[in-house]
Amino acid sequence: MEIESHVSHEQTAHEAAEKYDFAAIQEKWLPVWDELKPFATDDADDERPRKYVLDMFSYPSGDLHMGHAEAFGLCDILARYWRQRGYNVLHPVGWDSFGLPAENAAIKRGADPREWTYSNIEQQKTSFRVYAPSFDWSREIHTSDPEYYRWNQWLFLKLYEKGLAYRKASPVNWCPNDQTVLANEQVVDGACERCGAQVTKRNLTQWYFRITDYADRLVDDLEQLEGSWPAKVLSMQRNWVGRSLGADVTFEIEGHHEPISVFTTRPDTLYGVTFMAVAPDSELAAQLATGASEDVQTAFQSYLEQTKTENDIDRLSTDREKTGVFLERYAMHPLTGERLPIWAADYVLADYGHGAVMAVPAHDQRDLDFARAFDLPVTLVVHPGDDADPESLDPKATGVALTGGGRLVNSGPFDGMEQDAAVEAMTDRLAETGRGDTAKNYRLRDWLISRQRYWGTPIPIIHCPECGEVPVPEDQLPVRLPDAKGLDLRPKGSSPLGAADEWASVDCPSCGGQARRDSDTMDTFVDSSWYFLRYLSPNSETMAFDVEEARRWAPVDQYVGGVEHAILHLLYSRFMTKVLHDLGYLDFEEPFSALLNQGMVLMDGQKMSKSVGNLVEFASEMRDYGADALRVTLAFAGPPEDDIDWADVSAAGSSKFLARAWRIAHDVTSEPGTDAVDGDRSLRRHVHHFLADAPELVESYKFNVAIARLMELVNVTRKTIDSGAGASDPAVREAAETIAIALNVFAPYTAEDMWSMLGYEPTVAAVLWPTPEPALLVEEEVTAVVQVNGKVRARLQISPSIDPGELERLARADTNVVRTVGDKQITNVIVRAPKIVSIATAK
Ligand code: ANZ
Ligand code: ZN
Repeated sequence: MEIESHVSHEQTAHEAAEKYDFAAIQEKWLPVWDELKPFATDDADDERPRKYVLDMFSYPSGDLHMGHAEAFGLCDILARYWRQRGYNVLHPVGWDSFGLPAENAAIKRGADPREWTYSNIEQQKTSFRVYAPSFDWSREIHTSDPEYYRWNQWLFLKLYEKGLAYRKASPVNWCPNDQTVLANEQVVDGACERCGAQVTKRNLTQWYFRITDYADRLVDDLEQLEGSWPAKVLSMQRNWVGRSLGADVTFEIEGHHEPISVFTTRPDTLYGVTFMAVAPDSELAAQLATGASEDVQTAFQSYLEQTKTENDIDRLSTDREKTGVFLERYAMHPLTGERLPIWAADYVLADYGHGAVMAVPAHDQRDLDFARAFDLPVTLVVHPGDDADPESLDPKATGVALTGGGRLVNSGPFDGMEQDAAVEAMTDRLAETGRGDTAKNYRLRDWLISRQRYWGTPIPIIHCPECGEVPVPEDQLPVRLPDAKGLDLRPKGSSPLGAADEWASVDCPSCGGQARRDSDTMDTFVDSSWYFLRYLSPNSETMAFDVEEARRWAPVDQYVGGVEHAILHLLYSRFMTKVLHDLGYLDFEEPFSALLNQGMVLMDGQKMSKSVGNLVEFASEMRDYGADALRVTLAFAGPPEDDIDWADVSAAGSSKFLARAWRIAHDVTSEPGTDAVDGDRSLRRHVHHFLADAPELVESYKFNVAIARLMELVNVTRKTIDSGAGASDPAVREAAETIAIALNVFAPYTAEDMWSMLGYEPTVAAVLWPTPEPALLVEEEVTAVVQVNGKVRARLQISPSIDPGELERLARADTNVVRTVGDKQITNVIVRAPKIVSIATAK
């Protein structure tokens, strides 16, 4: 659908001066700002306190879109605001420019991923320039530059040295469409996060970062972020690590030398165990099946094949029919010695806990479903209390497991204990007898970082037939990507780099023999796990980041970005920060002190997309309304965390507001520097109340409320011009200057133009937020006169807005009035608030 341009840019010079013309204003100030570079932060002697304000960096998939406009617009409010509050603000920009989309687009078009990527970056830069976030452009980075990715390689080698990067063979998530492995984090509901294809498992040798070593800290340190990060993100991080506290319990197996270990979060239910279940795809299941009858072996094999096609989420689902194979084996209960049949069941996962469970069907739903499917016994051991429905006490009949608390029954010496006490007592008992102990478990798995694709950071390892894995010596970094020309980038299950023979074959750095480079590239989440540190010394050729600069600037004070990064990017950045801390490079352990998640920009209630046909293009909105109106519209739409439906907002309305504000500066006739002290007092009070209130609003992300207050100030100022002392009133100038200064936060072009019309040099962005005058903030007082029988008997200092009843009460209570009235009867009281109270008495 074609959108008509709402604004004609063809105006005469005269009209342009009279009318608010956003395009002319943009054209006027852009070159000035290019020249001034007002946001460069390179002065190490700058004494101002520092603030690091950062947007999640952009992926250059094409031009900027409305999502960028919102995220970068909101973040810029904070960057500009803090600068006006006297801070030295670092607000850098860069591109997350490695990754699959570039490669896929390149394959589709037969182009080079490099060309595609860098031309998109150019386009985004051009758009950013006009949108005008307060970036320090001198620190621009691209993760696909060798100057950047050599430090990914350096980081990899640091982790490798510490044993935090390692290679192992294991079943991994495999996307058959993209022909690459995926991290657990990239599998959403069993499908590839990017293309939606059903993910399968493949046994492959891959590189991992040992993030599980940091599991406890990744959970515990979230406490530091409480209140500064969205609660939802904190809980998503917590759930992703998925720490469970409980116990490990060991069960002897008849005719098998090795006992089974299980992890349970409910050691209190130990007497309720009626069978054991092991993951079909575990080593243990295979061992146990070997001794079974031929029939069982056959059944087990086919069950195993079926299991391999299933994903973890389905396997764990409670609303799924339970299947399994009895392995003709028995375990022994560690406390009662009871015989417990052992089953292979796919609802048990091989790589969680020990790949086996003690099944307590009375109190666990999946165990109960299984017990009902195969008619296994169900023993209630935690009684929910006397007021429980008696029927509910038979889970085998109801089909509903009792998962709540209560008192122990059928549990021998533990009977009558409260659940919490029982957990402890049971665990102690197991520990005493050497059959168990407290244990922790995590859902988190090590971070799989290798990818079989071209457009990424080559892994700096050389495989030598003699020496094995040999790290590329630091002085040979970067290992540059070979030219894409001549390489077949199409997905085929092995990295395209492997086919770049000349590139791949090298001499072993250790023995000098023939060796080959590792041909995988790194997950791009590695690039973004530390980029915020690179901005601090973006051009350093000797280090990833300057430790001194990091001490000065980091951690990031304010991070802004989408909630879609609530898990992966934030988790990896937090991990990398902790690793760098432990390596002695950083003196903090959390990278982002405060986080704001902006909502999405929707159209007609839906996510915008070309295929739905509801795409609002950033470029056309910029053409029709300009940067300022777009920014104000996005900030004014509602709380920044909420989604914005573009169908419900009005950029034209924002434009009108900006024109009204602009016109005030245009109308002011007093000279720059005029003292406002004799100006209209009521307008001055408005101005100073605004100056006092807006900071708190901006700092608590109530941008929409701050803009509403600014709109109100514009209206009051206009009223004063039209009705009061007029445009020459010094209070009008004070108001106009205040509006320009505040508008810099939301609409920098309009603000700069106003500032210039008011007779000042650019840039308004460097003007400090004025301090409100306390005298103009307190409630004003006026003098009310109290007469008794026509004679003035008292004067009261009161608020001009006092309520008449209150004024009368104060008048009657005045000591002088009380004395004058004496015991005479009051016959009449006339109250003219706030000026006069007239009391008449009987003679
Ligand atoms: C006995 C029990 C009784 C359990 C009860 C729960 C309730 P979270 O909290 O997620 O860590 N479990 C242990 N290993 C498993 C595996 N490899 N695959 C599937 N399930 C497994 O869950 C821990 C609980 O999940 C453990 O506690 C175990 O079942 C099961 F009333 O043990 B429970
Ligand atoms: Zn060698």
